[in-house]
Amino acid sequence: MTDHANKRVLDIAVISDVHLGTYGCHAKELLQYLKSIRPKTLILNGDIIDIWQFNKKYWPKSHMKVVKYLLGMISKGMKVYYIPGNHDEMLRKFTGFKLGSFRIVNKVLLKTTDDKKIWAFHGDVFDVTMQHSKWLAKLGAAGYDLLILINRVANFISEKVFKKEKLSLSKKIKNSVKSAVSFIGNFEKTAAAIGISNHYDYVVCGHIHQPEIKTISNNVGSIVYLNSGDWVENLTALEMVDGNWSIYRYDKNDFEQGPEEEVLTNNQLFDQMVEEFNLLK
Ligand SMILES: [Mn+2]
Repeated sequence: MTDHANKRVLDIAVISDVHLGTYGCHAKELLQYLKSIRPKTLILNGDIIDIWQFNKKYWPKSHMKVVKYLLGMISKGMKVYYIPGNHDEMLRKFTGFKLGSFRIVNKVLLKTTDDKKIWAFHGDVFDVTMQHSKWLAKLGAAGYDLLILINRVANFISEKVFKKEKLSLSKKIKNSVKSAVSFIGNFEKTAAAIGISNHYDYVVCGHIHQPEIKTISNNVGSIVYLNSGDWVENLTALEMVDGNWSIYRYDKNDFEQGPEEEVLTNNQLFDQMVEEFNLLK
């Protein structure tokens, strides 16, 4: 279905791992995608702005335009959830923040029109605790906030006490393809197990940059595991319409490659953004 402006109407869109502020981020492509959809609910599932790697010298206009466009969506009353990830974990301090239809949260629980339960969260909590995934599954979603705390404390200790870098998934993947495969497998199984034990129908993650929709079963039950992928390598999103989920994969042929419409400086873009933001009040 499309509306008058040829935007595809969706019940839910999920994007994650955009990593705005890094060289790898495909902000132009993401902006094209965002302009092509009209979701009732948009879930920003972590690592949207890369505050870890943020460098004042690298903030292209295309990245600013994404932020501005997202704020525009919020100012128009679209329901937008921002779930901080590990690269934007500073925003976890603002969990509970609300402004109009915008929320910053640790997880999102939603129901589809056919009464199926959706559980969305970023997924970095499994980095530190992956080896202990069996007892994690028992802890369940009620303990999810506790997991975030454990993960944060473990990262803090390894950084401050052992002077180690923060645990980085991309490093793990670069180290060995074999360990990456088992890491991804464990990640998916752990997320599914916790979702199953809490009787959710869909568990929606990001973090591992692996777009996916598949049913995962264990000895307790089964669940649909979904991952929105990323906007660094895969350029993917999750979309749900009438209870049906699909993976969107960016294809430049879907978009007219017109000339750049407006040539604004970052300052002008920022001023416009503040203006739009003021309209919220
Ligand atoms: Mn992450």
